[in-house]
Parts: sequence; C-alpha cells; structure tokens
Amino acid sequence: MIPQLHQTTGPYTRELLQEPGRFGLGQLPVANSPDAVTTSVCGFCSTGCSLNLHLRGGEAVSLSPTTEYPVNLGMACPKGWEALTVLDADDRATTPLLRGDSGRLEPVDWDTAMRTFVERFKGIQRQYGDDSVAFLSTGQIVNEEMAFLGALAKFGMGMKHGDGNTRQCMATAVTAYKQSFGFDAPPYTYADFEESDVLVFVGANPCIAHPIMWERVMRNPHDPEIVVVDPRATETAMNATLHLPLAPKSDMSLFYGVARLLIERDALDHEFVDSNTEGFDEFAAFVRDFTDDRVAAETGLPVEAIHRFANLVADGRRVSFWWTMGVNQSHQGTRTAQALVNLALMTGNIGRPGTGANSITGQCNAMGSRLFSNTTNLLGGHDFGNPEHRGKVADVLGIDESRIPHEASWAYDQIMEGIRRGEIRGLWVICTNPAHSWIDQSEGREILEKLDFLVVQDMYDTTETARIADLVLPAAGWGEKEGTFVNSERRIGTVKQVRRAPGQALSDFRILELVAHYWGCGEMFADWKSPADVFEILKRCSAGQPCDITGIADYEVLEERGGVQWPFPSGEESANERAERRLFEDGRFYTSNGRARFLFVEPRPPAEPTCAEFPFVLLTGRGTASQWHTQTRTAKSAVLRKLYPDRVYVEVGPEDAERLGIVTGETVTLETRRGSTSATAFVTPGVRPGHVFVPMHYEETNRLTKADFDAHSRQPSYKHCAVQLVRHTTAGRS
Ligand SMILES: Nc1nc2c(c(=O)[nH]1)N[C@H]1C(S)=C(S)[C@@H](COP(=O)(O)OP(=O)(O)OC[C@H]3O[C@@H](n4cnc5c(=O)[nH]c(N)nc54)[C@H](O)[C@@H]3O)O[C@H]1N2
Ligand SMILES: Nc1nc2c(c(=O)[nH]1)N[C@H]1C(S)=C(S)[C@@H](COP(=O)(O)OP(=O)(O)OC[C@H]3O[C@@H](n4cnc5c(=O)[nH]c(N)nc54)[C@H](O)[C@@H]3O)O[C@H]1N2
Ligand code: SF4
Ligand SMILES: [Mo]
Repeated sequence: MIPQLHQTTGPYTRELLQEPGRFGLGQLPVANSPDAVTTSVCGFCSTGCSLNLHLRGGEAVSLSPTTEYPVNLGMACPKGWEALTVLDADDRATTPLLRGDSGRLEPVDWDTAMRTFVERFKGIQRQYGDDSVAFLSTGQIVNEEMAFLGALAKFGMGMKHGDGNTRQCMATAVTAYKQSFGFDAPPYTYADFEESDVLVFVGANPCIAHPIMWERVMRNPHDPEIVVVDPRATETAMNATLHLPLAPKSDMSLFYGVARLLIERDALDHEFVDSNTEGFDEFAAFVRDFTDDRVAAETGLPVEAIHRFANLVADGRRVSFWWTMGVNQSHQGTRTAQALVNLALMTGNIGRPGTGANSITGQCNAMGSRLFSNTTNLLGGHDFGNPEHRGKVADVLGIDESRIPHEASWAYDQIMEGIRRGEIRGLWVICTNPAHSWIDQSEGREILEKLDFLVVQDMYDTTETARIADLVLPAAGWGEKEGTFVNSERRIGTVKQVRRAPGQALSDFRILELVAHYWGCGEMFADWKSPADVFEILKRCSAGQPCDITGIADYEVLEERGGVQWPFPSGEESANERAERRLFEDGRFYTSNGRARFLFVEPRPPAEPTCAEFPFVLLTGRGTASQWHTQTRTAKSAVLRKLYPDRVYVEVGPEDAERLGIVTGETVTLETRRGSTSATAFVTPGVRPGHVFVPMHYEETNRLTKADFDAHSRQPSYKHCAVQLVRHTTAGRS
C-alpha cells in the first residue's frame, strides 16, 4: 500500500506537474538581456573545458570556448562545439513510456509513470527483499543529482546495491590511489602538462580522448620528451619522442624492469623514499627478477628501448606519469597503476610542478561520482564500513543512522550476476547505456532481459537499453539543468540551464524529487529543494575529508574563480588563492602513518590467451575525437558524423592484412568464443602484427569482449581477448 500516492494536497499533483516553471518545464533561470553570455563546463569529457553560451531570450543559440578559464584557455574540441546541436534530436525522450499489454512502449503521463515505478519496485522488494532492486548510474550527471540518487536509493528506498559506469572506467585508479595514498586523490593540476620535462603516457590517447589536455602538452615550453606506452601507434604515439609498442598487458613487467634499472643506476630520491614512503626495500628485492632479458621477452620491446625509457626517467628533472584506460581496463589494472605510482615515488616525482602519478579521468563528472555518488564510497569519500563516518553523514543529512548500509554496494559485475541468479529483479538505469557499453553482450543483454522491471532514465528513448526497458523516464540533458562537475584535476565547475528540456522531459534532479515523493520518503529530502541546496549538504559532508570543499561559498564563487580545485577547506581560503594546486607538496599522504605505500605483485597472463583458432588480440577503445561512447549524443550532430565512419570498422596491421589478403574497405568477420560481427577493414600501420583494434562506439564491439575483471577494483578488462579475423569471401567455407 502506498498511501502517499493518493494525497493530492502536495505540490505534486498531476495538474501542478504540468505547470510551467515548477519542474524545469519551460523554465529558464538565466539573465534575459539580448546579448547575455553565460558559461558552463562542457558535458562530455573530464577535461572540463568552459564554454561561453550566447543567449537570446535566455536561451543559448550558440557557443564558443571561454578564453579566461584556466582549463581550456579558449580551446574546445569538436564535441564541445557541437554540445548544443545534440540536444535537438528527433529521438529525444519527451514523455514517459511504459511497456503496455501490447508489448510496446506507450506514452504515459508522469503520474502514471511514477505510480507504476513505485508499485513495481515496492512489489519486488516485498516479495524478494529490499536488496532485490538496484541501480546503475553514471559519471555524467551533476554532483547534486548523483548525491540525490545515491541518498534516495540507499537511505530512502532501502536499496543496498547501486554502482555506476565509473566501474567500467575509474575503479582501478580509485583502488590504486586508496591503497597507495590512503585516499582517492589524483594529485595533479593541468599546469603540470606544461611544466614537465618528461611526460609518460601509458594506455592513454589524449590526442583524441582528451584533446584539450593534449593542447596543454603542446604548449609545454621545455621541449619535453614524450614517452607513449601503447601497443598501437595512436595519434598520441605518433607525436611522441619515444613510442613503446609493448605486448598488450605487459605493462607491469616493463615498469618493474624500469624500476630495477633505476635502482641499479641509483637514480632514486633516497630522502623522499625514506621519509615519505613504506615498503621500498621489499619492492627493490622484488624487481631484481625483472632482468633485461625477461622484460624484453614479456613486452616484446628491444632492450635498448627499455633502457632509453629508464634513462629518460632517471635524467628528467620533472617527470610526470599519466595513465588512462590501457591501464585501468586490465585484469591486473590496480597493480599496473601502482607500478607507475612506484616509479613516481622512488624518483621523488610527486608533489612538485610537472610531476605526479596521474590518472586521467574519463567522463565530465567521473571524479564527482567517485566522491559523491554514494555507491562505493559513502557521500564525501567516506566509508560505509566506518561507524564514525556513518554517524557523521547521518547527522549532516538529518536521517537515522540505521538507514545507512554498513557496507558498500556490490560492484557492477556482481549486480549483473545478481540479476542472472534472480536475486536482483528490478533495475533503475540512469544516464548510462549498459546494453551497449557493458562487457560481453552475448550475456549482458540476456541478463538485462531477465529483469522483472527495468527502468531507464535517459535523454533519448532509442538507446540500446531504453529499447528493452519496461519504463522510460525522459531526462533533460546538459544545458537543460544546473549543478556542478569535478574534472580530472579535481576542479569543481558549474553547469547552467540555458535550454528548455523538450516535451515533458525533466532534469534528473526533478525526477528524483518525484520518485522520493511517490515512494513516500519525500520528507527525508525536504531540504533538497534545488541543486544549490544539495551543494550545501555536500560541502558539509566533505568537511574534514581530503576532498574538503567547505571553503567554497556558493556557485557564484565557482564562477568567479574559474572553478576551484579540491581541497578548499573553510578558513584556508586565502591559502588557496592560487588558481593551480597540486597535492602532496609536503610529502605527506592520507594513509594512517602519512606514508605512501609501494605495492606490487607477480604479473600473470590475461584470461584468454590467443590460440590457433583465435590468433589475434582484440584491443578496444576510443575511435575519434568526434565520437562519444555509445554515440547516443554525438551521432545526433551532422558535423560530428562527418568526422567518422558510420559503420563498425576494425583496424588491421599491414603485415596481417597482406598475409590474409585483406584490403581497406572490404567487409571482414570478427569471431570470438562469445560472438561474431562483420566490420569494415581498415589497414593501418598503427596496429602491430597479431593485434586488431575496434572502437567501442559501435554496438557490435562488446559482443566480442570477454568478461574478466581486476580482482581489486572489479573493473572490466575491455582491452584484451582472443579473436579470429576472417575474410568475408571465405567466411562461409570454414
Ligand atoms: N572522443 C572521445 N573522448 C573521450 C571519450 C569518448 O568516448 N570519445 N570517453 C571518455 C572516457 S569516459 C574515457 S574513460 C577516456 C578514455 O581515454 P583513453 O584511455 O585515452 O582511451 P582508450 O582508447 O579507451 O584507451 C587508450 C589506449 O589504451 C591502449 N591499450 C590497450 N591495451 C593496452 C595495454 O595493455 N597497455 C597499454 N599501455 N595500453 C593499452 C589502446 O591501444 C588505446 O590507444 O576518454 C574520454 N574521452
Ligand atoms: N569495449 C569497450 N567498452 C567500453 C569501454 C572500452 O574502452 N571498450 N569503455 C568503458 C568506459 S571507460 C565507459 S565510461 C563506458 C561508457 O558507457 P555508457 O555510460 O553506457 O556510455 P554513454 O553513451 O556515455 O551513455 C550515457 C547515457 O546517458 C544519456 N545521458 C546523457 N546525459 C544525460 C543526463 O543528463 N541525464 C540522463 N538521465 N541521461 C543522460 C545518454 O543519452 C546515454 O544513453 O563504456 C565502457 N565500455
Ligand atoms: S576536450 Fe572534453 S571538455 Fe573540452 S570541449 Fe572537448 S569534450 Fe568538452
Ligand atoms: Mo570512461
């Protein structure tokens, strides 16, 4: 029984829902003068560029990159330039859709949608227990929405399990930092791109994945050495002074080998190691086994190249190590990331300009989700398992402590397994498209179809996941709502509403408000009236944490200062006046004894080695600067679409292409133990013999990948499985 549903005295009646203004429908808060300009942080990647939005009648009609913002200094990539265009699309979700008796998704009003959502989820909970419903969220909504979702689902609706697409992306970096530094704390500031004399990029292709970060590298005045560690000769590798095309997943051997060489050359910062770290002696003993011969054999790199890399690190005054998905998405990603952390620690390349062991984040608010989504961490980077932390957050939120679960959620893959076993029967998917992006869709799609009730909250109603939903909730997108994002360098910036959401679409914030009301826990969130209110709550949650942001007065301050990097505790505002700040300048870390830890393990091979039947390694990743993930947004821009092939393609090296008689443009088949797809061949010297590369932006890609996970972070290993490549003309014969 849900008595609240029948109360029509509150502001949530059907009539009021239609009232312009109340829920963002038709509401535009921004100044209305004819030539008004406002700024907003871009809603695609984690670089966090600021865009000037040029308004007419309060509505943005065009945009240009902000020159006086410390991140992008007047630059933007094609996605940023097209950020408004993608909002106008025929397949925008404009009304809730419910799968009716006909089996088709039919338009319904918000009242019906909310009643059905609550009835079905409560029904499932009654029958199978509170934990039988779960959510999957994102790194692409504002902090205020993330926090609301996490608090509503866990404290209001009684769910224990909710994870985000940041598991596919950032979990490894989070775990590596927590274990090594004591807190999930990327230490750098973008000025470091310009201040290094040696930059090492590992499994990162910023030329296309973080183009404006790459522009910052190009502004480096020190004629830097740029080392790129990537099996492919990527756009970034082509601009390197040293490209190390190592065997996929052999990074740990390489970095341990380099550590051994640094020790032999005595290129260490002994004082830093002695005063600020622990575990070095064990590490030094461990890496002795990583001889030149061994490392060359495991990585496939010539000994000279390995020595040159080690010498660059040894001789560099300011060496920075940057990593992205080639490290995080690996079966032993956490220890691989820490192998890089170890190199920075042993050479004292941390806490100084132009240094650091730096994980680059992916989505516009990946860093926000790490701190404020209430999934793996309790709000504000707290620990669900720590009674003091639970007490503090309960106090800030004014809720009963018993509502806070004593442990973190299941990870994404465990939620998927829970669905397979029938333990999770209701799923709420917000701002992510798992039926495309989750690893191994031969099982992924089937698992989602097992659900009793699947709710998808998205801007578009045609996504692969929306199409199999039982209920679609139409969401406003970037530009149609407000709040804050945290970028890769920990900079908090603001997002503005400069467009009306189409039809009945509501901001995620307003949808959450509705869900809370219809669920009957609206009271718990009585103070959560606007994103600005929630920002205040998040500030209070952050107090005393490494990510303390209590010194940020309000959104206006963020605006005036060009964003603010955490930490920014109250009382220390003047100390934090500097626009660019990095962590660990005093050599103290967030561990209990203040020391960073050397962590390492014996490398082991990936789960699915190549064999006679599947002789190629399948690498996946970003294809172009113009494509964003599952393309629900970027495919809506004619300009962006012109910049990439519309059909799935596979990059093949010239040696393999010649051997197999494959030419660019012909259709080939890719087969794995799990599935197959046809694709257009693209022959390129960027790909080594025995490898193929397929961009993740096509639905077909994850039909091929193999579900395998890093044991510490449970991040999927998207970038390694065994595949066969077959010419189409011969495909039928085998
Ligand atoms: N245009 C565009 N930009 C984006 C995104 C997008 O979809 N489109 N997505 C954003 C997001 S969420 C993320 S997480 C980032 C991802 O940004 P990146 O991580 O830079 O992009 P990827 O292409 O996924 O992977 C980087 C590289 O890892 C390499 N790699 C594969 N296996 C290995 C290995 O074993 N070792 C090493 N060293 N390298 C390996 C691949 O060859 C690839 O070139 O991009 C962000 N920016
Ligand atoms: N094979 C392979 N697979 C991969 C990867 C890889 O390298 N290789 N990379 C992985 C990584 S790093 C990532 S981050 C994931 C990304 O995977 P996804 O999160 O599934 O990809 P997106 O296309 O960004 O999905 C976001 C969805 O949210 C919707 N949306 C956008 N804005 C809003 C909003 O404000 N509110 C709501 N409610 N919806 C909105 C979009 O329309 C879209 O459907 O993919 C992972 N999958
Ligand atoms: S680099 Fe990233 S943040 Fe900057 S404009 Fe492009 S997508 Fe937006
Ligand atoms: Mo990502």
